[in-house]
Amino acid sequence: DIDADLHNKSLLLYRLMDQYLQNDVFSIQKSIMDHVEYTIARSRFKFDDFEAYMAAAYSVRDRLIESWNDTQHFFRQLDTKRVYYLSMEFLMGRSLLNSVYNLGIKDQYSEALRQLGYNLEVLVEQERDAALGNGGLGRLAACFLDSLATMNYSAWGYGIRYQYGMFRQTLQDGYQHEQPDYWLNFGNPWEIERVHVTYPIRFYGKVEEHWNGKKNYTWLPNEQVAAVAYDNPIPGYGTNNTINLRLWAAKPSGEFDLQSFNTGDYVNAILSKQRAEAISSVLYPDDRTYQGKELRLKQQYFFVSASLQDVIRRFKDHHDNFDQLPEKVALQLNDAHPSIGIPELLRILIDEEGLEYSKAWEICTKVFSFTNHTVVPESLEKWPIELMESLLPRHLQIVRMGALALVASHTINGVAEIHTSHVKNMFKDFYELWPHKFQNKTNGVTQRRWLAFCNPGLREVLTKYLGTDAWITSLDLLAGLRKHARNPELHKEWNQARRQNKARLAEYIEGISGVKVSIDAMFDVQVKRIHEYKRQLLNVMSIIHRYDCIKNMSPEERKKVVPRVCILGGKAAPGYEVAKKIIKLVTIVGDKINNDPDVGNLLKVIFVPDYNVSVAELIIPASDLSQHIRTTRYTNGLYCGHPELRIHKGLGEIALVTLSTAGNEASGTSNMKFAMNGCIILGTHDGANVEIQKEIGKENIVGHYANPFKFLFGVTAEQVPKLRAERRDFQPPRLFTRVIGMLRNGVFGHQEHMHVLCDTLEGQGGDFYLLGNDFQEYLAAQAAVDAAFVDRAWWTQMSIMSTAGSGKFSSDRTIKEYAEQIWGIEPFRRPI
Ligand code: B1N
Repeated sequence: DIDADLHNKSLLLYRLMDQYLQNDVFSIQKSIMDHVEYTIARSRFKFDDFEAYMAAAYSVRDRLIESWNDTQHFFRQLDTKRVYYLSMEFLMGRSLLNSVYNLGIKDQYSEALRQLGYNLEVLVEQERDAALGNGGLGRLAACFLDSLATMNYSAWGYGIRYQYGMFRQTLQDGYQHEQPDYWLNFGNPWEIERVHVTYPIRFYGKVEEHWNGKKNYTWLPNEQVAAVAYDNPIPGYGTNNTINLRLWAAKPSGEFDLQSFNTGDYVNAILSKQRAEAISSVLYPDDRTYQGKELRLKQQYFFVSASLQDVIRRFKDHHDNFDQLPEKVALQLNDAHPSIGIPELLRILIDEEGLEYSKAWEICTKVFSFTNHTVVPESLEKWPIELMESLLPRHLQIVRMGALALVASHTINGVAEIHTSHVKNMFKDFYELWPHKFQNKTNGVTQRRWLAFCNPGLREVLTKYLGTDAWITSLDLLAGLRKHARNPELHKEWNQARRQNKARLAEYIEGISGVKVSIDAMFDVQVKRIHEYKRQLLNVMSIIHRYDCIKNMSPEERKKVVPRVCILGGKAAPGYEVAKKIIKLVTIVGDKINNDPDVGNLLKVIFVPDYNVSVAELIIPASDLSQHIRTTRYTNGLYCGHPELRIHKGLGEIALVTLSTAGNEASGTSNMKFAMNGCIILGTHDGANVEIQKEIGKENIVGHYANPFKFLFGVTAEQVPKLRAERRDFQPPRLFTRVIGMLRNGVFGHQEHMHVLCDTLEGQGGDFYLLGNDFQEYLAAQAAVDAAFVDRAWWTQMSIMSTAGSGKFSSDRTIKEYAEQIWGIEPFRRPI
């Protein structure tokens, strides 16, 4: 009796699956030990930290899968509109700690492991970073996923499962070496391979025209690969929702190219198929330098085509009228990198679904929106027509790539107010045509990873003084700290927490460099990709100047010096010679200064290798000062040309200084992380710094609180070409030439090396980034920082006010704005 059978089977399933995995300590231990024995296949009496990490991770994954399945089922039933975030990069970092925190089972895991003889904090360190991104753009995508999940939005990320993520940077004799990041080597417990979720991706070939009442086109590609899905569950914090990051891996396609197998060259046919895997094998490590490489275009089309086929398939499961697509689907382009998605969707709708061109176009303009992350011209991708014609002939026919993302998207957004005004300017013609399309969405970061989890000491203090931990999902609550900013009790606890973080970092520094640093010194930090326009050189030159001053001081004078530990870190693109020379310079200068007995603890210079998400989680909570001195384009005209140093103790800014040079920081996101953790920003009037100042700045700071933000104001963009033209007559300040002299004359040895670097700063066409113009003012700002640091109460107040004013910079706020003003999606929280 079929009915009875079915009934019995349901009963059985119900009994088998009637409860979720339990999260009491014993159940967690049971899960972990099961994985030690049955997944890792080790003895329960003998497994090392790495194996314990793997088993713990698999046990967390089981819980994530339950939540993932139920959330996806819930959204399917509601038939929610969903946003798909298309991005070439997702810089996720580690997952273990984030997952147990977000699932609300961190304490149970700590205890479960402790009883088994393991330490969660130690196991966490066993995990390799998922480094599928270069920097800010990729990390922003990762923060967005965390906020989307936490705020119960129906969302998926789509990207590429690179086999090799961002290279690992090692220092050999002070030089950067790139090591392949084969992060999947020991298996990845955080992903779920979906061997049956696979789509064909086609390349090259030609297009045939047919006539059957109307014109039809058939693309006859001559290469095909398969895209295979890997799902990465993204749990929200304080919710039962878990969303998905689906990454595509390229595999040889099963069906295609049978022809070559029939020619008798079986082995070579297999080998040539294997090359399909190259498409998803490596992340391009050059951010912002566009190279026009065929493989990169292939990567873009590969992941976008797979994602869109997947989206359309899911839509068609429940709908048959494509007019409804915009009610169910929003597609966000993370910069122009995935913009080939526009002609791809047109192609699918026209060639595969039989829609008219005009209908297909109308649908496209309702689903796509586009975020611009940079107005640096070198980074704007434009593909040679010949390459496009050969690789994707049908797409070229549909529409030329130029300005595609702008024309087809219903919304274009910049990532900070000042940047959005640059975007409007850069695309002036489009802006005048469709002003309503342009919006600003100031970036944000997730306060879960970047404050609550990476800074547990400060988390406790914040929760105590705010009387709640609700700030972990409502960051605006941090403003409640303002009224405690002068409370000496808070000062004590605040500094205690921060000192602990500094001690942790000091230990790490000793481990990597052998250098002992004092945690009483100011930790002065510049960590970001190495680039000339980010002006790490300016920082190093001021360090050399500081060294020079100390050397020339009497012992009495030395007693007044504010001790500093200058910490730099960041990767250089592998082919970027000058950037690599800057890294070597830092290590050379560090070797000399760190071993000079005249200097002692007054100055240390550390280059932290392999700066990545996990290293950032260690450095940011331990920083006192953080530098964002990238060249700026806009300026407060008031101070322009008046290199005036103002120290208004207890009143306003520490220093206002004239700075210069073109190029601009679209937003910056590490500035937000530093500010949140109570670090003082030394930066240019650029990107999100402007808004950070507004939040923490004068208006919001009552009476005598000091403004924690010191901006270096620069010459205007309009002045830059003139300044460059007048280079010949430019007299750099004496101190600047002196530092160059020290480098050239061998104070630090390595004269060959120094000449090459100094040549970029001198002579005709030299000093393109105008370090010389800004040097004096920059030194003045640094002196102001020293003056502030010795006044402990003042500095601590600034630090507290900095955290208190950073509520706006939660990616929760950013995501809510995207959801309401661009995507038109609503939150749906899964009931348990
Ligand atoms: O995106 C970040 C911003 O906070 C930064 O200011 C901005 O510089 C950064 C090509 C990029 N812009 N463009 C890139 C990355 C990789 C690549 O291949 C360009 N990254 C940014 C988040 O909005």
